[in-house]
Amino acid sequence: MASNTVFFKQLILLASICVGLLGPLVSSSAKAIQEGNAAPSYDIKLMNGAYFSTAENAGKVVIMHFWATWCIPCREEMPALERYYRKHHAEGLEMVAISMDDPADAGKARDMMKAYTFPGAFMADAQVKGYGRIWRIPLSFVIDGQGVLRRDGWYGDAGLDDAALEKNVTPYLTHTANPSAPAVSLMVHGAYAHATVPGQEVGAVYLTVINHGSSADRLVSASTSVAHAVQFHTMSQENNVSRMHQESGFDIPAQGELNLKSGERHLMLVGLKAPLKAGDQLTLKLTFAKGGEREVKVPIQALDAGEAPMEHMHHHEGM
Ligand SMILES: [Cu+2]
Repeated sequence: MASNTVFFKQLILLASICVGLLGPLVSSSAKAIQEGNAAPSYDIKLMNGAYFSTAENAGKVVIMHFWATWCIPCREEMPALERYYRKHHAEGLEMVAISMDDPADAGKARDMMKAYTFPGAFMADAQVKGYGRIWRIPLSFVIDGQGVLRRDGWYGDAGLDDAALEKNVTPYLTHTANPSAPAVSLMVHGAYAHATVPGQEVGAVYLTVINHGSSADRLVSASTSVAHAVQFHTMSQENNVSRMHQESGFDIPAQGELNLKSGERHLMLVGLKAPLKAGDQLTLKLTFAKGGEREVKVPIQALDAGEAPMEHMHHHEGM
């Protein structure tokens, strides 16, 4: 197994695609799918705990992308996928990057996905049988809003760049651009909370809000049933001591984003009613000045080794 892995890792230096996994190079099941026919159904549990399935994506254009951390051409096309996703998500584009990595590289795959706003998943959590045995990557499928397979990645160029995405995907998106574009169009991404220990009264939630709209918005309040209040906090360093300041809200610029990150700005859950348990989810209601209310599922994550939960250790004096 080890020598095969080395062999395939060398292969990727020679080819523009990555051949991974083992077994006969016969893509028998790939023949079962055809462009212009209904795309095989899929049901994928994402790295963040949410689901990405045929039912959830009804009416959406979907790019299903297979990759691995060791695949150099895959790594090269991820930024193009990210650019395309940011540009078109508001028009009904959904995307998932399914990692073919060995379980030993799961941490690496998770880390790499942190650079992207579209969700990631692991092959072990993906029911995608109808797409055939995945023996080479990168591999991408495009499904239109009616559930029809529009691009079968087994044929044609393996790679996707900006031009290929525009050519293969954009025709299926409904354009809401130009004069009728909404002034505010918000997407909430990558929300998570850290698990807490019994007796800990505060927890922190991090997320990103992307505004595709032409005017700025502001996050003005948040609430959750698991805490008495949700406050907006900013951290700063003063003489090597981190301090938190409470804000009345967070701005989201037009065509810009609000990033709430560990060690920086965050939503602080004050007065937790019970400890936040890793693996659970909490529901957070966000209220935007223009964008209205949004409910967000927030997966609760165990603290990574080496990650300093500064917000958790910090005392909330004077708040
Ligand atoms: Cu805080």
